[in-house]
Amino acid sequence: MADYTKMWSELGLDLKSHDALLSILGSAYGDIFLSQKNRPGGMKYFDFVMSEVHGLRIQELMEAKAQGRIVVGSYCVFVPEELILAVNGVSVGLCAGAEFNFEGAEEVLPRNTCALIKSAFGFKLGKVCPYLEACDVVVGENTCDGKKKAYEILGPMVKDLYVIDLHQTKSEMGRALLKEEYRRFATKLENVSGRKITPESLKKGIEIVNAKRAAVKRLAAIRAADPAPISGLDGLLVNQVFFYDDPIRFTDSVNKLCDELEDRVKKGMGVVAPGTTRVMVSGCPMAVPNWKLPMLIESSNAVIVGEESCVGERGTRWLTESKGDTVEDLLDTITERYFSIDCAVFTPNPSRIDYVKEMAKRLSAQGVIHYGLQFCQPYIMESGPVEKELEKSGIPTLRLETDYSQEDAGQLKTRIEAFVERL
Ligand code: BJ8
Repeated sequence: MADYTKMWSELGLDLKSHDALLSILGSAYGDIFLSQKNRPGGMKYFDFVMSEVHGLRIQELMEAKAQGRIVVGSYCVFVPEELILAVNGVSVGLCAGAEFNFEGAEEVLPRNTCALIKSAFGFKLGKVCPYLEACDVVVGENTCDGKKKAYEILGPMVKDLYVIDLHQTKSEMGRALLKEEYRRFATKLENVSGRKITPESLKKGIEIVNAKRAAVKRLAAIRAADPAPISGLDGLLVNQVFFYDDPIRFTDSVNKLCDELEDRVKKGMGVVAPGTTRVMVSGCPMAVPNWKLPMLIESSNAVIVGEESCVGERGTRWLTESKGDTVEDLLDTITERYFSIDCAVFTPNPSRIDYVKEMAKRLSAQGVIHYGLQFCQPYIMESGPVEKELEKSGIPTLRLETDYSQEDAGQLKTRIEAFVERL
């Protein structure tokens, strides 16, 4: 990797802590990803992206900023990338998946906050996230109570925090609120970037994001093959990189990977032996570098064939219709698309359960592992009904609750192995 010290110090990073984080990340990546057998050649691109995730990609963001583009960071799939692209902005995901500086985070947050939120604060307070520091605007959203209140605390720590209000139910009023909020967000983006959103710029944004989602949907469909042509770890990694990479280059790389995987399927080649136990994961999103659970599952004689998660199909399964001639028309289609997202913060939320069942069937998953982050009320509460419904349909389900630490790895592994044996 080139020397990015100057860029990192200009961004205000704590170089010593940042070096320590990168070295832990690098060795974890080597152990978990590079040691896998039969990896598709197309994963080399993603290995490269990960090796430069705090380097080249940040340099690209800084170059974009120098050309007058804005960088917009977010923590949720309810923030429409289409609108950000319509002002020629760059969208980056900010969720963090590592237990880093939780002591610092716990000075400003209650201990019983989920690891996803704690990690975001740990990174901010420890000054180790170049994405966050590069942002012109950080977008929060009123989803779960933890995030909603955490943004009040995060506000004074970042340059410009903007919060999108969200509905709680899938009602007509909820839909109207979402559209109003997207309109307000569009105005915010226009003001910060100094660019007007036009029907053409918005259609272009929709086209780029649709192509990116269509590529990961194609990958998701290929994973239905037996033997699985790609590991769950690599499938997850592609879905994680989705949030950081240049969208056009990412789309192209995913499509190339899919060409290779389709060829593997035709030849009956897999990353594991035919008949290997197939499971899918459902629940909370897994942000980089949260690879603990997939690693434990795939080292227990099973392969993960899909993720019902915001870093997975819940985040990508709907495309946005590019219908209409005005910005108003397009705001309607964008609202329609995002209104479908079935995050557990909604009440009631029956479509999520239906989709988990449908996914399990389509991917021939023999069992579902429900992943709840400790202290995440929405997903843990919903895991009971999910399990009940799945078991009723004859799909064995294992409910796990964990965090980002490695302390429970042994215990989790024992439970996963017992579950896989049952399938
Ligand atoms: S649309 S899943 S990305 S909110 S794990 S912080 S829910 S206490 S992440 Fe999410 Fe948007 Fe929903 Fe998706 Fe709260 Fe739970 Fe923590 Fe969570």
